[in-house]
Amino acid sequence: MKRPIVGIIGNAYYIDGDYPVQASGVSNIEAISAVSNAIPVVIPSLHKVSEIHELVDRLDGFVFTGGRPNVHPEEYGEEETEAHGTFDRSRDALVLPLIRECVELAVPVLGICRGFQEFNVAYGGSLYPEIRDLPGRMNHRMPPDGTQDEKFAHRHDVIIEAGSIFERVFDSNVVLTNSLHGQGIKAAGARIIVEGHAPDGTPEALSVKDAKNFALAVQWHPEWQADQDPVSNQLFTAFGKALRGGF
Ligand SMILES: [Mn+2]
Repeated sequence: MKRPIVGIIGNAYYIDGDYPVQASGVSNIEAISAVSNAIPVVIPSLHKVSEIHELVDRLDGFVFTGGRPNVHPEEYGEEETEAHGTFDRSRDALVLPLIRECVELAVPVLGICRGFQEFNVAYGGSLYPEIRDLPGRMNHRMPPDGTQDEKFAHRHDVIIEAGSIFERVFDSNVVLTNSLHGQGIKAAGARIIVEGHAPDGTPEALSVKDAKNFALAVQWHPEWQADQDPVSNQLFTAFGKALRGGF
């Protein structure tokens, strides 16, 4: 039986500081291949090179990956400030309508970190540029000088709502995750259901209300060593089932 094909939304990177390429972290690619048992294809974050309906028609699912640039605050009606960091307006233009189109057509979608924030903005939600500045919140960013293993190490629990889709995926009400994000959800979008929180209240897992297929996103990075981490394994396995119509 043919394996499903999954579009992994890439990011712009610059070789030698100024030669632009499009890339995805290998961990995303390996997680989709090894755990979801699907063929990974990196989709450039260049909204002018492919029509959304072409992508949705030809691919079996999409992963909205993490990335250094943040969703531009204009996409949720706020002014740009220094704290919002860098942007990729082309990726914004591609992914926000792509998420909505996939959900409408029951194409499975998984959001990771920036992808989680994109799901929220796609449905009218807003973001905090720097959650560690909010009272009572922990710093969810990675240690700046650590090794990759230290950056992606488990950092906090995520408490999963009873009766939620994530509870079914993990068969548990608490999972241990990494944390490499500065931004977080401020107001949840109209169809966004927050199904998991960090102990400080920061939203960490969401589903899209009334989606007819897998439409889940997490604020952490489950793709890191996904074949070894039990929680990541459950998430990418469930996504693989959804690609085969079994979610
Ligand atoms: Mn976190």
